[in-house]
Amino acid sequence: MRFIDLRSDTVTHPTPAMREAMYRAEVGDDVFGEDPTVRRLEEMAAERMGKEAALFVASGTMGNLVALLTHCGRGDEVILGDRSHTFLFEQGGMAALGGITPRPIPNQPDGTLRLEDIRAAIRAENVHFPRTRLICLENTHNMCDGAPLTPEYTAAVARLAREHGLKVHLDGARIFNAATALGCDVRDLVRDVDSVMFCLSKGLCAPVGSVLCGSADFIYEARRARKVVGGGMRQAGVIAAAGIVALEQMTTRLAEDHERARRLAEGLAQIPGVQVGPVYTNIFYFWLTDPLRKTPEEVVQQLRERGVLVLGREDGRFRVVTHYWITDEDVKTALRVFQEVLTS
Ligand code: TLP
Repeated sequence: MRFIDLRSDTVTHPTPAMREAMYRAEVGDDVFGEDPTVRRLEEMAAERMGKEAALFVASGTMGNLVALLTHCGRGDEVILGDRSHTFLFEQGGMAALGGITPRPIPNQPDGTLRLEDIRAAIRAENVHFPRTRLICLENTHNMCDGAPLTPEYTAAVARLAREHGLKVHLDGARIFNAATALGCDVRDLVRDVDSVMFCLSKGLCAPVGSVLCGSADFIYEARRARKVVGGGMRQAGVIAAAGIVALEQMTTRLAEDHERARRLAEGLAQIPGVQVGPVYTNIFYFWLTDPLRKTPEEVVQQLRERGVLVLGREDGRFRVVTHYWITDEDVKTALRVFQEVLTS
């Protein structure tokens, strides 16, 4: 059975053009700085983000961790959203591996952090306190309905950070989805941050990899942090080649995924007993108004038996994510299956 896999955009397989590029990739030892394909990907990524330099990393989690290890020292504190991926889903790596304290503050429904909340969380100089060093944002915001943060909001946070001598890191795992939703250039979304991580392996379809971008000095130090967490890869050009295709071919088509997400959401909203959250990009959530009717596990299982995969969250919501391999036909089929399972 072919599954219609709506669990995540991480399930995307590489495109034929990517497999071809991987096969033909020119490679070298990247720890010696000698892999021409990795270097090309890093140059392209830096250029696309409008930053001086870039570093290819194995995953989004590694990119965020390396950024935090580079910005912060042991005992420093990081202000971030209580629903952010870095706080919830990266095993507290900053604390476990870097001795860095997370200082979570509430994410608003649109993925933002209130400026007043950030200001109130910044530590004064005092022998009892850790030192605040960094603010982290997430764009698009995974747990907040895939919402995009605007350039104006990001600039306001960066201004506040600068007033207090802090840096800003952006988890831009899906930054191209944000740029697509807002109709702006991705550079507008990252101009004011000190570092940005974006993923090649999500909606952009590459099999592996993320890129961390920032100033040349920052990336020099980040390269050391990547090495210490075991991220110095050798002939990584084989995977970087797919990342180059991702940047060349996949960033301008994301509106299609957003449109299909919107159609899925509209169809789901018509099913009695189903409530659907807002749709900004390729991620949205739905839930049952009478959760006692079926357990989340039953819903996920019954959908799976009919060939549709969604992610059940602990809070009772279900996540739907569209991507390159979800077609118009799949949208129709999935809606038929949702109707069958959710009304029975
Ligand atoms: N998110 C994944 C899984 O964690 C569930 C997903 O399916 O959404 N930042 C953000 C905003 C992310 O959504 C993710 C992955 C990461 C970082 C981590 O990236 P990877 O999985 O490459 O380590």
